[in-house]
Amino acid sequence: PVAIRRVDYTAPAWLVPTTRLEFTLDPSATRVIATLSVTRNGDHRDPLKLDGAGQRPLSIMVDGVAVNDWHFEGEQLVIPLSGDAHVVETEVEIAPDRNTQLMGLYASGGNLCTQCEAEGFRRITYFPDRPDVLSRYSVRMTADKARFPVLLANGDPVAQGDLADGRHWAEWNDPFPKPSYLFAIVAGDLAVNSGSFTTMSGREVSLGIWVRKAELAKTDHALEALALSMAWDEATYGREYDLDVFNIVAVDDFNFGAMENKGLNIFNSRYILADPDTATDYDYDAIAAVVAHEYFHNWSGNRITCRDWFQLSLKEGFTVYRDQGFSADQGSRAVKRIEDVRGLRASQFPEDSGPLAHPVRPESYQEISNFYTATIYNKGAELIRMMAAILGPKNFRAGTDLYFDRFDGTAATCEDFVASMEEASGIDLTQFRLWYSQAGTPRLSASLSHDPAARRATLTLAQHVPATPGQPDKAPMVLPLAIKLFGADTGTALIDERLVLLDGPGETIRFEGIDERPVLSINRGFSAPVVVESDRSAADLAFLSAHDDDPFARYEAMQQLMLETLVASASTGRAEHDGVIAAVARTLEDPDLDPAFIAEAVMLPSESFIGDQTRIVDPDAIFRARDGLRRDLGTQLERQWRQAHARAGSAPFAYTPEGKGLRRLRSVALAYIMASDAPDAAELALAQFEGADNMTDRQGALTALVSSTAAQRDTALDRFYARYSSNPLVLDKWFQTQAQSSRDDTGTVVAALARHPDFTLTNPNRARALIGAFAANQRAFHAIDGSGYRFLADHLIALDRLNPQTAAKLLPPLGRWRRFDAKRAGLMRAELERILHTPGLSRDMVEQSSKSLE
Ligand code: B3K
Ligand code: ZN
Repeated sequence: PVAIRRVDYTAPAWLVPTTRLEFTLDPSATRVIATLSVTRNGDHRDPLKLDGAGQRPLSIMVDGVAVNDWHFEGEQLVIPLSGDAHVVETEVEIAPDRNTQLMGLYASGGNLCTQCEAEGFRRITYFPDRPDVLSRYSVRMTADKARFPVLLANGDPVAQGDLADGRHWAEWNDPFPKPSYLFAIVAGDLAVNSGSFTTMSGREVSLGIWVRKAELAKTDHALEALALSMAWDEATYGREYDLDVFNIVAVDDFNFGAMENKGLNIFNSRYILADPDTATDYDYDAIAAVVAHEYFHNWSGNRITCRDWFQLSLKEGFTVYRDQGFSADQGSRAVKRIEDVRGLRASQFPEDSGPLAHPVRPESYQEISNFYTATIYNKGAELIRMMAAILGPKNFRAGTDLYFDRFDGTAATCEDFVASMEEASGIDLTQFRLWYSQAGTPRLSASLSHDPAARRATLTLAQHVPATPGQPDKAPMVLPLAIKLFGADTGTALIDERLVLLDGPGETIRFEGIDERPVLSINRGFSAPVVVESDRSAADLAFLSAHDDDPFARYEAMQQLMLETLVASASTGRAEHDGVIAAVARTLEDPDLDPAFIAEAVMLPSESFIGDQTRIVDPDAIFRARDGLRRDLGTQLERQWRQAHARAGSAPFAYTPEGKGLRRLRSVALAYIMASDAPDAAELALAQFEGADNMTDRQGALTALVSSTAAQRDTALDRFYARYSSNPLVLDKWFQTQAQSSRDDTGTVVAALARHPDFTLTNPNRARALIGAFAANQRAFHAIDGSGYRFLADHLIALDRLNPQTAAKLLPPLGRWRRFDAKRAGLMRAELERILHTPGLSRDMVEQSSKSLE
């Protein structure tokens, strides 16, 4: 396998100022004529090299004359050109209905759509398919009018008309030069929910959400989120939209969440369709976040794109940071931060400590699709957040203004972004750049001592960045740490919050005039994406969980208390639960707390996060420890859980921060009531399931029931299936919830579900709902007989033949073998070997499985 290396970057030999595409659309045989104006870039004699993949070349012309002196180098089409500017025309045929990879032009639910990022455009036509070749596109589509009444492309519509033979055509023009990965067309039988937005300079933009007619009623939330995003980006970053139309199309078959194609976003339908009966609050939030994310890309990604794919976090990390800010402003900032950190710890921390660890700006890749990772996206966003904290809001905004202004219309680098921040603020970020080049999650140890006689507190900090593949030795990073001290007796703040920049291996900080014994609050708001190891006692953590004035730190103290309790009981088998129970009781009874925050704070850390705290993960012991604590919390606080459960009451569904918080607490409380084994618990859950007027409560009840052996479990599952079997997005929940069950028979149930008539590997959402959720179910996946590993490998091998990108994304759980006992590690490696030696394995899977074995 060939590695592509960042240091090998060279500028493109030929530029393509304009591109004209003519599509004669047909699901089984689509003709594409591409007319490229090309200009020699620099002083060289190199021929024109165009990327291609899988299409059939029908004709090649240069300056209007058919040529035959071209040849192939691998899949690249090489055309010798004598002058400095030519017009090159190619015609190819492609078969969208046989495209199961869902890259390039493909069919979904009878409609045709495209996905080009990162390298899908080369599956449509021959082109220099790299992000630093920006071109102005005009597109003409011709198709059967009855079957494909709607024809959409990037940019603004120009003209349309009917042909005599039942076909029609449409022309679109995108005035903004863009890389090929942002190209998109859609042809289909679609209905539109239209809106409009007036930009800050008074331009009217027409907005459209395109879906199947029957789904039109589920698009209002997405449309509202789009208008809110447009207003937010103007107010927060001064960014205005730049075309007359902004269209979004929802499709059922999609490899990831959504795609920011210029003026024509294409979405996985799960991030568009919502009504109270079928979407949870979580879904509503995710829809708004993804709509915002793709919209924000119009500036951070499209107007300014990436020079090469090593710079992917330039657009993704920054855009995640922007969508996180948007979501925080729509609801509870504190709860949003907690959710984001939980997500980072669940997906990015394991990546950063495993065989697939890579820097936010990677040095090499074999298949770029494998690098759309939590590190590029979520750790990337944390880097932007740290720079914002170091610079302060005014300087940060000056930095983004400078960046947008200076690099508009270009393909830029991460370095360009950091340099803009430096120039606008005058703050030196030399050492900070290590965050882009060094992989691994830094570990910070923090220890506070107090000398009452000297009235002094001393904080000792030390950092260590663990070795990662290819990076054995690390330099100390810049860690921005928000710190505060509280008096253990009075609970009052002893110092104002301050931002400490730890930039060496260790540092000692003195605080004078401290009479009372201080309790340390550190990494408040999760100011740095690090693991903190402190010597704070259980009593101090309990104190912070009740008194810290930073909601994240308060949540964190509770999590730490729970984790320490769980790790201890998993390793010793002895359970000491009183401290956690008292702290949870205090949180539940605090009248000043927001129910959404309470729900987050009282939730136990996941089994896999507990596992991440131990050197060798014992999935069964962790399950037992967690289950035991859950049961004790359920039993001893049963009265409080019932009160919290009743508190959400019978208020009708409203998607408001208050409504969301109460529903969240309601289902968390229900799960604890189930854990208490109260005789009426399953009946109470079934009553919530039956009485719910929204999917959040219904799915919450189903989740509480699915791990139980009560008869009500099957009743709920059967009724859920009967009610929703024709709705693919809700059926995904039915599969996923069962794959997440903690029952002993989950492995068998999941294997049977994989043979269910509604299960299919061709739809990525369905594959992820069952297989992805199962591989994240620590105890079930790591069954000691290896059945979970075999199940995953069997399905990944089958999926790879259809859709390598989606298969490769599901592989990483097998690469965690170093963290398990010798027996499990051996079984996991054996499955990785089996995958790697499968004949015809994709490049995506070769990279993931071979690296996972190293
Ligand atoms: N930029 C796309 C992701 C493309 C993934 C390609 N494998 C969506 C997003 O991040 O907004
Ligand atoms: Zn993105």
